[in-house]
Amino acid sequence: MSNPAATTSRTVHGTCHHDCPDSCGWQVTVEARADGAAPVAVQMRGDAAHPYSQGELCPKVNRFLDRVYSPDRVLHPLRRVGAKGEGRFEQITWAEALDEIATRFHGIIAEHGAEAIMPYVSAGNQSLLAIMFGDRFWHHLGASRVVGALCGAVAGAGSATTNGTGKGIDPSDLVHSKLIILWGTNTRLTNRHLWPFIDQARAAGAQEIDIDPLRTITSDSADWFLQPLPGTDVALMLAMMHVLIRDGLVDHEWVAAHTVGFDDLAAHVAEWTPARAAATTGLAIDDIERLAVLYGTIRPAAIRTLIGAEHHEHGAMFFRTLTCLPALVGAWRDQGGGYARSVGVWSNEVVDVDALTRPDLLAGRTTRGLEMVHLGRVLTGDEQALAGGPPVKAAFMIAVNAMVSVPNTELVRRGLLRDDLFTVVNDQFLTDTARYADIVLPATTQIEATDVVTSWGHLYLGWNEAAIAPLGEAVSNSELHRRLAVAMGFTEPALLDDDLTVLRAALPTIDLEQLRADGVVKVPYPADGRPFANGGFPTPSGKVELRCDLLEALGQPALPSYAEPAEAALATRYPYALMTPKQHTRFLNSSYSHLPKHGPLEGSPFVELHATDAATLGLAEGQCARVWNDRGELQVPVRISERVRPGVVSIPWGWWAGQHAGGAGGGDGAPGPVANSLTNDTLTDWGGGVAFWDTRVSVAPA
Ligand SMILES: Nc1nc2c(c(=O)[nH]1)N[C@H]1C(S)=C(S)[C@@H](COP(=O)(O)OP(=O)(O)OC[C@H]3O[C@@H](n4cnc5c(=O)[nH]c(N)nc54)[C@H](O)[C@@H]3O)O[C@H]1N2
Ligand SMILES: Nc1nc2c(c(=O)[nH]1)N[C@H]1C(S)=C(S)[C@@H](COP(=O)(O)OP(=O)(O)OC[C@H]3O[C@@H](n4cnc5c(=O)[nH]c(N)nc54)[C@H](O)[C@@H]3O)O[C@H]1N2
Ligand code: SF4
Ligand SMILES: [Mo]
Repeated sequence: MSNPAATTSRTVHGTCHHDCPDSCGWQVTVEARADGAAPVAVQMRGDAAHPYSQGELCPKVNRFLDRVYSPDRVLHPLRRVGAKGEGRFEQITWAEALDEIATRFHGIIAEHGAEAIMPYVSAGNQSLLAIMFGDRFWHHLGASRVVGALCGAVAGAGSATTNGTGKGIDPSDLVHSKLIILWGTNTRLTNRHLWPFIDQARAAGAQEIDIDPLRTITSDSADWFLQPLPGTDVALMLAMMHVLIRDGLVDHEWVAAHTVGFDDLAAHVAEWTPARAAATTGLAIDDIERLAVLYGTIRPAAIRTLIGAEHHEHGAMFFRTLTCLPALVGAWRDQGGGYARSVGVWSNEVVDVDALTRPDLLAGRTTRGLEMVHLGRVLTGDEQALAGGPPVKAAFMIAVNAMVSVPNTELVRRGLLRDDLFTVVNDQFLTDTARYADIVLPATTQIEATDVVTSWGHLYLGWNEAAIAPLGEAVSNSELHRRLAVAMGFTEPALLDDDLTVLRAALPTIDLEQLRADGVVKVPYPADGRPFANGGFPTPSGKVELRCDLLEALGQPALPSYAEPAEAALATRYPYALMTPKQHTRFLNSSYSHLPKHGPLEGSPFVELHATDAATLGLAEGQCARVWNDRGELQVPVRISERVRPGVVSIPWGWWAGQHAGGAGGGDGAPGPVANSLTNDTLTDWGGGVAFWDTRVSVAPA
């Protein structure tokens, strides 16, 4: 679609900013305009030279320029003129917006203290500046800090209790594996660029096993698929340990050298027979036996997982227990053996987070921490959630669509509806969350701002060069925080540092000019691909802690243990377990469902039911079902499906309220309920995550 007015074109290297493990490299073609108009991005394609993504993007980002140039972009500051949620705004200038924010902030600080202000930042853009530079401003202000996370914190915290670190092996090294267990990760959907590496291993004879309570597109491609009941995997792992020990499949030499607590663990799992685990997990005894024997006899054996399984009350225990398995069979000895999760921990070693976020700007203050996952509780004034501090009077939301992504959404809505809450939302679109804002501030897209992206799926840092100037009056997240600092009258120079100065400080060992020229740089990683072959675990004992005494201090069992979630007590009233997975290939979390080449092509929201349950409930394919619990209610058409077990129902997540039949429905034209209106906001056992997927519901014809 080249334009007659174009004079010259150039190609600019960038890196995908999405909260996705693949951090793909891309090339944007930009045409200058003969008429002097701003240059325009006319094409974007995967960078074939990228060592991991190798030239492919994905069904989300293949149409990224449609997102950039979407007529629905928010390109100017807006002030709310209708009711909260209604979505009526007027355009204002940046000066007016900043003035209003500064005036409100100064007033709140005078009356309630700076901790009554809460920045709420998600990973909508996980580039370094975009996600972390703003911390400088909030630290200097003395705002409440948001702790924990909707994603990732639990998996890291769980594995760290066993291994002292969240570190695992480079997922690309799965090419060397002979047994690959994809455990609670939907690789072909969520981490699609890893799939070719797995395929390559399979071509060389590897077996791939998928363990997931839902049959996914990844399960469809597995050599063997195991479908436990949600949240029961720890019982399966304990029975695997039982069999490994019983059948003499333990690597005793490695265990003796590099672990502590083996005898205690062995005594503990003696009772965890496959029969007992079968009763808990809903799996067949023979399948549990077979899984354990395959794992104990095939080398190199890799377990790959990402995030899904952390979204349970006992999510950290899942990762704590899982990471005991590679130690028992000595899987770390082999390249392509061990545990592969986020490799962000390797990239983080080249990032000087303190230089980037400047905690010294707290100037000795210890500011209050508010749990990210308890947004609803915080905004509705729950004493415990407020951690003894003042009520939150201002919420500043950046790169997060909380009304779609945060559990117990109806509680979040009640909070956002508070008359005395001042809400600012910074996003690219008028999301369901932005509709509740007093002020909306326009954000750039990734091709409009320079930044560096670390990856949690591979070992390459990616350069992202701004390809075009910001559209309209949009600003990058870093520029936003510089403007806020000036508006507040702050003179601290670190708040005004320019992007390159900050990146240089944040990446002290990286040659930025080289990175800019090359597009990527690989972070340090052991050359033989065996980071823990000879132990070296940064735990208190220096070994894998099969028994972890630190956990006891946290009030958790020192040995891996299975427990039911509290929500299980609701099973009589709410007989179905609800899953709300990422399932649509054209969505990335809450992004894209609103765009014409994304949402409509995925159809619309639905609930999947097993045929047996549908028959019991008198629900036919396509009929509208009411799905509810104490938190909320949703009406969605039924899809009868073999992908869920009886007793489990699934509502794929990512849709905004307006894409549900009946559209708005929240009163006053406000957005109605979404999948997360039903989900459980119980904090995980440790790690500060949330139990999205321990949610009980009832289902009936609407
Ligand atoms: N296409 C696409 N890609 C994405 C995203 C997206 O929205 N769309 N989101 C990105 C983000 S933010 C993240 S965090 C990653 C997540 O990447 P993944 O962790 O791979 O994806 P999830 O869908 O969150 O969860 C994976 C699987 O965990 C399963 N699961 C849930 N509970 C349990 C359990 O108790 N036991 C077991 N064994 N499995 C369980 C779910 O059924 C699901 O199929 O994906 C990223 N990539
Ligand atoms: N039921 C259920 N709920 C879930 C999950 C699930 O599997 N099921 N997954 C959870 C997980 S793993 C995650 S990570 C969260 C994700 O939840 P969110 O963080 O809300 O989701 P995203 O869609 O990744 O990004 C949010 C917003 O960031 C905006 N954005 C993108 N780039 C920029 C930028 O540079 N600046 C600004 N200001 N905004 C930008 C996008 O327009 C988008 O509206 O959801 C969680 N919620
Ligand atoms: S969303 Fe993920 S797979 Fe798609 S381009 Fe971005 S990093 Fe690659
Ligand atoms: Mo995530």
